[in-house]
Amino acid sequence: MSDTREESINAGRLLVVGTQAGGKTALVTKLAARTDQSMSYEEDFGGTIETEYLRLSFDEGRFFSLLLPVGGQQKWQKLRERFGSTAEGMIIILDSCTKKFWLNSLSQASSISSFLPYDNYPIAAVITKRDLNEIIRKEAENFAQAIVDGLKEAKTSPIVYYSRGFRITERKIHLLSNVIPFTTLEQVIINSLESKYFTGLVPGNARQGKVLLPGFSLVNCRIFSRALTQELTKPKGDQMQILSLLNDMRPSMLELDTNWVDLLQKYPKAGAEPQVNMDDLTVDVIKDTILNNLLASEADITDLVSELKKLSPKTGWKVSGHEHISIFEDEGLEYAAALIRKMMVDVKESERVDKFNLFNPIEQLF
Ligand SMILES: Nc1nc2c(ncn2[C@@H]2O[C@H](COP(=O)(O)OP(=O)(O)O)[C@@H](O)[C@H]2O)c(=O)[nH]1
Ligand SMILES: [Mg+2]
Repeated sequence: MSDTREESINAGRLLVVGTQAGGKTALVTKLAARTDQSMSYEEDFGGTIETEYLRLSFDEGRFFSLLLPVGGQQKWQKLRERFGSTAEGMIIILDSCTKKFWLNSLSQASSISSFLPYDNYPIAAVITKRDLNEIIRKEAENFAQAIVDGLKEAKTSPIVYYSRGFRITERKIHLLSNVIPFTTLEQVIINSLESKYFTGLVPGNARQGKVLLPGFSLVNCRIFSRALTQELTKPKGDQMQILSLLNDMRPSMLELDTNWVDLLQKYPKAGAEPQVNMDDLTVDVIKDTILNNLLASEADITDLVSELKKLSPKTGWKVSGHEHISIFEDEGLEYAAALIRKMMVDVKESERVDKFNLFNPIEQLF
């Protein structure tokens, strides 16, 4: 098959992968808005999987598109494979405030890799939300205190939330004992952080309300709360079947108007809902969990990059580089743009090969 990619340095297609709400759309939209070409945006799918094409331009005025398939679920695997095999490079997005989800982003990337008809396929890691990482690090004790206060309140008053079905419905649940299930804890954490760090919220309208902690959006609040809940309830093995489904969504389990027992009908092997004794959830435990299990450190990023390099011989990747950035800072966008530019050059060094590696390299590493 002839290869015409040399004809232009900065035309082509990059794939952007990563867990739900890691910042794929936000990054690419910001980068596109920085260029002098008007941004184009098309959405192929609504719901839990979205495919977006966004165009960037560099000095020569040529475009390349970025394609963003979302959805870690197995059922989207075929779609990801198809998109993967037509893209010339891949950007892996990792959220620096929820490092336990990195494995999911890497799994998405490596599952696509098995179908890439290239060697030296350029990949880059963009670790997002650097600003929020620094802010939460300083605020960790206050986060923990707000959650402990919220738990205390939940012992005596109902937990209020808004389910997002056809219409927004206010619902209430009561804590039944000191042992708190995943679903309830997730909502208590969201409610505690929302009441401290937002004002004027309008249920069902994410655009309303004021963010009091810069960079801590309602979406960030949910993804962070879920990651924290996972760390505190320590789900194992089969329980992850349900949680990985949940991780493709932004709202909490209760806001989705579902519950563990209903989902068990679909995933009978998942077993009982993870839970934790509230007495174990002290300010220190929560604070340490935030600092040690959720917020990425520079050492974590160094480890990640060396894992990527170790994967490279198996996946055919060539690591173009990595950046830890905030999309709200010009410097961060500058670094991301330079990295993408470098990928466009590296694309020329990738070679089409006939072999298809039908294995999952991630399984061999972790
Ligand atoms: N504080 C902060 N928030 C970010 C950053 N990048 C993305 N976000 C937020 O993360 C949330 C999810 O981003 P989005 O692009 O929709 O995620 P996607 O599901 O990967 O496309 C949004 O609220 C973004 O504003 C960042 O660098 N800093
Ligand atoms: Mg998106």
